[in-house]
Amino acid sequence: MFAFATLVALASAALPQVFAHGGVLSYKIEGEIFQGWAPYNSPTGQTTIQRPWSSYNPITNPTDPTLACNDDGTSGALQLTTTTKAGDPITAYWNQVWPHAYGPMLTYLAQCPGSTCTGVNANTLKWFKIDEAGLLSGTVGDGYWGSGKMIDQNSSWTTTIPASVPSGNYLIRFETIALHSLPAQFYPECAQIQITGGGSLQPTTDELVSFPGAYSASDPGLTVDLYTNEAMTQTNYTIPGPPLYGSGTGSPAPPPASTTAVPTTVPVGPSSTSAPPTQSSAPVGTVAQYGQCGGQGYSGATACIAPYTCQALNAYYSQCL
Ligand SMILES: *[C@@H]1O[C@H](CO)[C@@H](O)[C@H](O)[C@H]1NC(C)=O
Ligand SMILES: *[C@@H]1O[C@H](CO)[C@@H](O)[C@H](O)[C@H]1NC(C)=O
Ligand SMILES: [Cu+2]
Repeated sequence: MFAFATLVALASAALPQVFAHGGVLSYKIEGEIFQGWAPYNSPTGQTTIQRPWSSYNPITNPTDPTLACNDDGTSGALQLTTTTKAGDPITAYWNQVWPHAYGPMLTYLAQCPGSTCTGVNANTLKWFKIDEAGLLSGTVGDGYWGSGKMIDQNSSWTTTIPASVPSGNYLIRFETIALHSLPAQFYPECAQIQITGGGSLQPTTDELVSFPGAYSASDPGLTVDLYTNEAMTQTNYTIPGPPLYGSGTGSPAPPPASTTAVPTTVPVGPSSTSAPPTQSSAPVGTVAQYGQCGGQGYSGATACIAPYTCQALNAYYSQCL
């Protein structure tokens, strides 16, 4: 009797948690499989490119402080990073079989300041959306959704890093949002990647968002009730979050401020302070490697083509290195 009762108690406690929900358990990057963080194991000794996350349960409040990476935003004690090339795909694998077929898929990047994302809290970063899939066909009430496609793809989702993304250190945030019940359920997990061979298209200011902050409980894409007559005829769905990266509105944002990569400020002339890129008359990222980008008496373009940064060699000469 005791054993049976214990079993029932265990099963009823564990089943909803383990089988009704979940998250990203592994990745495939440059052909290699990376096992993710195991939220129900001891954090001690866990070493993975994935940021720690705490629970298979969904986040149901878009202002929840854990919305960035399903945790407090910190990196693991033995945090790893892997390198990938801009233009290459990354696949995230959810637990099998992902149970929620109604809702969008979204993938975001956030560039970290400095030379690594390790130690950088995810809640301090600005994110831009590089991939999304909402209602793919049919109606809101019984159509085919991004998350249904994810299930059909072996409970995985593949996002190609845009070739135009500047090289650097990033968190990549895969997210599925489940709409089968309200409030909407958010399932985000993050991993640390270093992007190489990138381009020079900085996200624009209106493409950059914070988590929490990017979503609101009143967003049309988060308040849809699938079980209404209206939903059975409605074929439009507004994916939450900012416009997709590269969709072409707004002005380029400066890259995240860095404590290590910022060049020494050099006086350039009477009218000059340390001008941020947006105040430069030249477009962002035009100076090639080894080209001059600053120095006393210099008045040309100051922004280097990615991945180079403007470094002061002396008071008279700064170079893209
Ligand atoms: C399906 O996903 C699992 C990981 O969840 C992976 O181990 C397996 O290789 C995948 N199968 C195929 C055919 O890609
Ligand atoms: C669909 O379109 C209607 C009418 O424009 C709008 O009121 C509604 O919010 C839209 N639904 C979604 C989920 O975006
Ligand atoms: Cu669930």
